[in-house]
Amino acid sequence: MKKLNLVKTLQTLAFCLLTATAYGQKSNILPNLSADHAKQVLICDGNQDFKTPTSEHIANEKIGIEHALTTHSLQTKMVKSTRLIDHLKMGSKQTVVAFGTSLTAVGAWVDQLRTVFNQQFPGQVNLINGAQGGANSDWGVKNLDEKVLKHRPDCVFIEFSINDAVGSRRTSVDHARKNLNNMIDRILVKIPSCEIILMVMNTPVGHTRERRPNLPAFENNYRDVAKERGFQLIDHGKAWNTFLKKNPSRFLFCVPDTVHPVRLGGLEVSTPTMAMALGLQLGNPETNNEQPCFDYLFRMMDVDKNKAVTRAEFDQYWMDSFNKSDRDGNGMLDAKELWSEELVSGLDDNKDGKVSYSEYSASFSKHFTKRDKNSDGSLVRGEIW
Ligand SMILES: [Ca+2]
Ligand SMILES: [Ca+2]
Ligand SMILES: [Ca+2]
Repeated sequence: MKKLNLVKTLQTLAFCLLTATAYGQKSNILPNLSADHAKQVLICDGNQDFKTPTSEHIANEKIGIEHALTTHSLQTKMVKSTRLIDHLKMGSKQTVVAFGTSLTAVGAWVDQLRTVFNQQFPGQVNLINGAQGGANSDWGVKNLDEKVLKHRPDCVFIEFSINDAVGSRRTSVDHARKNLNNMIDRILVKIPSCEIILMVMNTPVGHTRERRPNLPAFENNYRDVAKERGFQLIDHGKAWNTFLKKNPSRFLFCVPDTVHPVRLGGLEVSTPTMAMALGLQLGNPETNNEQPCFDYLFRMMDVDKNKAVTRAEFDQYWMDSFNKSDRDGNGMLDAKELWSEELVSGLDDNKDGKVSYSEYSASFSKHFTKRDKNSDGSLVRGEIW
């Protein structure tokens, strides 16, 4: 037993040394990685310091612990440097702005991350959500002063590739990249010490993926610029794609409109991804109950604007969403229409190789029944909003 422990310790030391060497080699562009942070990365990678969200807070919905651990382990390997965490550990206050699209604006991960920051560094982090639904990088360039620079942030997260990639907007990959570099340059001119972290978000499926035919090229802008300029890249796409492969129906439950992760999606994938990449302890993000994405979705469903969502309104919304993906209008979704073989095999209950509406909606219709506490078939204030 002792011998085993010794071997393990030696292995850990060797890994530490290798990691430290790897970080050392990068030190010309990443001067602020502390030994402490490197150690934390290793601890996290061994899952010794990792607490997954517990299920009892999440109304019978079991959190994918195994997945969260995989995500955790995947993401920690990507950690290069987070000056943010180093500064927090030294006790300084930090202002962080999350700048981007609806994936940030109504992303529950922002609220959950704020909670996690407060648990580990009480009162030290001012995390500002400076994102806007529908925004692309042209909007980002135009609104940088007001939404970002005005706050004099110590750290900025940026993501616009998801909307730059919308085909009907006719934004070129080059133009999107120029916009990204424009924002970065202006941040660094005004605040040279600002840490910039680029993000590639979750990959949409179905009709929302269809609208973005060239998405990977726009995402690669972020990967390339991060590499060129020595910034950290947080890749939500990788974690979400792993999640989709592992549990397709759970994926659709967590991303019911095919692009926006809801609160549980934040808890299962997005927030662990952020925490691990930043070098934060995950803590207890589930204590945050905000659900900005469902608030937004329910407003869309409430077509008669009477501040209540009936079962019929709820079903109509998802039926419309299904129909948008059903490009050939045959009432069934195939892998091409869903942009995912895994989703078809995961949702196709009767194994006919296609996904019907009832198969499609099965995974997320419980979003309604769970919320309808008095079972009167209508969701009102208190149940939603
Ligand atoms: Ca209504
Ligand atoms: Ca079809
Ligand atoms: Ca089927």
